[in-house]
Amino acid sequence: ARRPPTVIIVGSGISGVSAAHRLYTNGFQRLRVLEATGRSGGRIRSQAYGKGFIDLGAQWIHGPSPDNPVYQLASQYSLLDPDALTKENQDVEVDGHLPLFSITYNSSGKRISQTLVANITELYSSWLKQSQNVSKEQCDPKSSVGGFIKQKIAGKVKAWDTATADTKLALLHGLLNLECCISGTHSMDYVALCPYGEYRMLPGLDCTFPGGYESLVNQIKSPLPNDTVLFNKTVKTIQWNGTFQGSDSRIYPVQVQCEDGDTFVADHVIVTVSLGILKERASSFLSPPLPVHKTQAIQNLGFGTNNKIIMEFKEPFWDPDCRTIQLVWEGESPLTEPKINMKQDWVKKIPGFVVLERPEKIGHLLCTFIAGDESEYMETLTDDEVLSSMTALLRQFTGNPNLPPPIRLIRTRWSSEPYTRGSYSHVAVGSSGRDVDILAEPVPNYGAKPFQVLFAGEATHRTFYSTTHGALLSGRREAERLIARYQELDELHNKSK
Ligand code: 6YU
Repeated sequence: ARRPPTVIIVGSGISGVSAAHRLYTNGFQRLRVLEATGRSGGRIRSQAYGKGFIDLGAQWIHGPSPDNPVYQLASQYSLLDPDALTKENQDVEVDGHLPLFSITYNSSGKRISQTLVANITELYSSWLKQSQNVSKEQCDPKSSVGGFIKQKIAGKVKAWDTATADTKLALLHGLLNLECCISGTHSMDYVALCPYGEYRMLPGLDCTFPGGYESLVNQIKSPLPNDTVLFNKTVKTIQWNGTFQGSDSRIYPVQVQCEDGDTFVADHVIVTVSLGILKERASSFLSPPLPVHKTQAIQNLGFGTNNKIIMEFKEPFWDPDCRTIQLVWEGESPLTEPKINMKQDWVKKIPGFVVLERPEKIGHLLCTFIAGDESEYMETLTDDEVLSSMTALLRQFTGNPNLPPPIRLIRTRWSSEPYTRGSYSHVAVGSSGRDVDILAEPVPNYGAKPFQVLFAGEATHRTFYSTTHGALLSGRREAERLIARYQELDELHNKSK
């Protein structure tokens, strides 16, 4: 009989465990997942908090509706609140529109009229939508989403009366900072315009996991035998196109070497490490090195930082129905280049706060996002420094100099994480959706022993990059590639008998 193939999966994030699950349930039992850290989940990371959980990485199911495989699994495993499962929720067409902030403060501690905020947000959303619908034929490959939106702003600003123009510009500046968090980039000027519309949005009102996002990863992993995932096994190099003898005396084309000296032979390796890790290690990770077009795709695609700062307050200073708090820096404008004094100005990148759900379980928590260079600078500060900056920021914007500081602060450092090196990918100026497909191509792609090294992970999904469902689908895609290959071989084998 033909020997069953040995498959190694590098990384136990949602793409890795989804690949393992798909292979295992299709009869691939010689399977190992090698994970550098002591846990599964990768950029899905939940932490017990009070009587509930907080999420330090992925937080929402983006577009929870029947076409979203994360939503499908989460409902199948009963991991969601009942309201997330209603038909009304699934049908909401978000369509790129930003949810309206509940309160908007400016940097003088005053509230801004919600009518003005709504008008500007609507205008901004319509430009964003236009940027997703730019005709590919007429699009200059060097153009960016930021450039496109700034052009629209410049065209409009002349018509605005001087009394409100500054506030409108400051609002737009904040909305672009929020967009940087959504795209995981320092500036929207880095995000390529022409392929921007390839990212697919699914309908449904974004929802969260009451038991933490990690509850999903644990469920996907549950049918796998306990020893499938080996923790604290950092892969150092993957040698392919070789002849390596296994302990069963058979010859394998691939050998994986770990930092601790352990080696594993395999027929196939599915690499699921983040694009950040590929960028950092591309030259030494594979031997022989990857073909030039693949290393170029790795270089060209964007991978940026989006961090969270989560703060608990003894008492909420916001109203019970408040969902979000928006910050508007007076004097800031998307049309002028800011002069940044990082130490003093890093907080200016913060677009606002999200009030975390389920206060009865976790207490009164606000979560902010911060992207780009300022986010990476924040990672270098101590918790105390971040806490005092955040307290000063909130006092300034609420206009209450006595606002009590948070009683606890937790922030992420995704760029410093040695096995992530950032948050998620975007299609950067200088790259295109084609690079995403090139990144996803296995090597070799043909010949007698194809698909020795395969690539999965969020950055390899052309239309759902940067999301958990994109990552999940990419893992399944590579598993299916191997399943189809062995079905073909089995058919040939049976015919020749
Ligand atoms: C989503 C959301 N979300 C916030 C924040 C972050 C992300 N995402 P993994 O890295 O998980 O796994 C790889 C494993 O490999 C890992 O365990 C490593 O330890 C291991 N490894 C590395 N090197 C190794 C080695 N050498 N040897 C062995 N092992 C090694 N997604 O759907 N909803 O709300 C958010 C958010 C702060 C950081 C998110 C969100 C992104 C997801 O978390 C992410 O895509 C997947 O978890 C990645 O899984 P993976 O398996 O690929 O890698 C138009 C337009 C477009 C813009 N995009 C819009 C969407 C916006 C994205 N959403 C962001 C928002 C939040 C809050």
